[in-house]
Amino acid sequence: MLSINGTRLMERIHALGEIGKDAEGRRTRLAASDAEKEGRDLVAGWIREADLELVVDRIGNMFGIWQTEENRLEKPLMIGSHIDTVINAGQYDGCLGVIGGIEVIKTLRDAGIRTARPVVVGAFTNEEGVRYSPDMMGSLVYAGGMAVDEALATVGTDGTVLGEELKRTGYEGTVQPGFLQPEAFVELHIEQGPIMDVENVKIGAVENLQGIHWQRVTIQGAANHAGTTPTALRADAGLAAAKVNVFLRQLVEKSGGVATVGTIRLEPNAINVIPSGAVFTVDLRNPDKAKLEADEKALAGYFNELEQSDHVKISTERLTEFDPVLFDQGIVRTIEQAAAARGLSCRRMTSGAGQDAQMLARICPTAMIFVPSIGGISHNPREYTRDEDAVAGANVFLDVVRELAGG
Ligand code: HGY
Ligand code: MN
Ligand code: MN
Ligand code: MN
Repeated sequence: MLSINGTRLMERIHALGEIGKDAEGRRTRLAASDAEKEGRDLVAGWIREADLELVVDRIGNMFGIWQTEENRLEKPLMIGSHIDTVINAGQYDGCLGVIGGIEVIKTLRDAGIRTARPVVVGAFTNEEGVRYSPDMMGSLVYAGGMAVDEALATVGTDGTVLGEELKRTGYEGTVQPGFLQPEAFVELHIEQGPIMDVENVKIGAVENLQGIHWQRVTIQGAANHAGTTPTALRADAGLAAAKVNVFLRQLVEKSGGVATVGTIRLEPNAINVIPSGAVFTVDLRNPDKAKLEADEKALAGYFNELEQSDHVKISTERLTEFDPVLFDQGIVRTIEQAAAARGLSCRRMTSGAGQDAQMLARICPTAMIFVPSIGGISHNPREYTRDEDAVAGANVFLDVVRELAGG
């Protein structure tokens, strides 16, 4: 059975994993940063080395295109993921799908196989959304869910403008996003959760993805002396923020979703001053759209209660609102068949994480292949997938690509 070059795959995963490390060894490649540029340059080199046509679109999505005289008029099969990371990240999230995609195409070419349709591997801009909101921005623009000029004008958490940073780092392309209409899209990705590791399952055939709502919350209280102000007279923004966190946990325990309060900033952030201000983000997710919306509504109601009970003012800013996504059942079955043909255990999965695939699903039949994350750890330098599991996933990916591209 044709297989990918597992040694080359893992060497490249680790080579890219070295990029963006600071003095303490913390790996961070935020979208359109210098560290990410270094990663992009490395991936662009692998795309060229595989003799693919490198195309960068206006939002910085990078593509390696493999087409022949015979198949170039056919709609392409698209594969890919992202290489930007969160802060202090692991080395597999996104990167496995991009490097695995290049590896699959290179393996097919080197084996002299010709496919009935072109195969394109993409590395989408700003999947993580840490520096610029929303997340999955590059694939969202590609799928027509956000205007490219609006995306390029996005101001980051550091006050920079995305378009200017892409230009500065040499990755603002000229091609209009969406320039290729894919026949289908498949993404290889780590699970980033514990299920496959706990159940010792090697392949995840991902059939759906939970909805994701992000908002930024600003609580306005009143600074006062931490020693002299009686509890009843306090308008403590920090306490109110803490209450939101506890409320959310109780809410999602009932609805079966997940919630995270993050990036909390207190003002004036002094040990002996009651916080006058608290700014934080809420990440709310649920595979069930009705429950997700009900949780959001309950949270808004709780904000009104808190304004009365804690004498604070609360305002919110919507950052992201993505519905749950159903993937293509036909491709999911192809993934299951490919896993079975290689004697690999396989189970259907829901993606708890946002993915570029959820955006491509807006424009073509889409599904994902998961491989196990040991301990379910991700968005953390301890993120780990066994080499043999990454290679097994890439081989199933190879078989699925051959099936869908007609090779
Ligand atoms: O937040 C997410 O799930 C995605 O990785 N950006
Ligand atoms: Mn990812
Ligand atoms: Mn991620
Ligand atoms: Mn993701």
